[in-house]
Amino acid sequence: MTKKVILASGNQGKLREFYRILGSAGFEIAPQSDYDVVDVPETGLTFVENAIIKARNAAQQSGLPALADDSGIEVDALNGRPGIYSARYSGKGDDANNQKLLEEMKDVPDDKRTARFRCCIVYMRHAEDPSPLIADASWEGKIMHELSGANGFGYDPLFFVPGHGTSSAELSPDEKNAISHRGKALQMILSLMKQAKI
Ligand code: ITT
Repeated sequence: MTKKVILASGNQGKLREFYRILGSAGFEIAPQSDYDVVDVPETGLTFVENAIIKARNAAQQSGLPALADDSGIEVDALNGRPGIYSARYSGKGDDANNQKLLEEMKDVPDDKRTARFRCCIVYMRHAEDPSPLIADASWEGKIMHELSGANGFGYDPLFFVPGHGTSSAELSPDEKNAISHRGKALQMILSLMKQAKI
């Protein structure tokens, strides 16, 4: 029987990327909305704390093992902001977040626009799992001067990918998953799950 795992996220962009990568991993993945999981406040001060909080909450409410992703963008010129607060940066969603970032970065020269996406993915066997599996990955890039591209979600239209010479919103889903923070963290968690015979 295929193992059922709940995905502790309500972010459609993340969910699309998870499904594409995990589609062939041999699990049956259910979004937490299938189980009417009520979101929990992300009170942690680190990506890993917030990922554990979300996975534990989904496992508790569904009775299933859970995967959660806490991610965000760290901008060097802003001392690492918005970081764990990336989703909540403007308080008004993705478009307003991007506008706020452009505004805060308007006087920052090209060589000081370095940034990275970070992603922490956690797997919990059950809500009281004392040793969750944890995978962490990052993706280096730069903040652009204007929005470009329509793929992806969140800050993708402003994230310049040096190896491609485009924004991450101009990459195809497979191109992004092959090199992104989330793609790398997902491959890592799959290999940890395999080692743990899950
Ligand atoms: P869930 O907690 O329900 O998963 P969320 O959007 O609140 O959804 P986070 O707290 O982890 O998730 O915030 C992540 C934010 O970081 C996300 O809303 C984007 O703004 C940004 N982000 C993360 N990964 C990204 C990616 O691959 N491309 C663009 N932006 C990304």
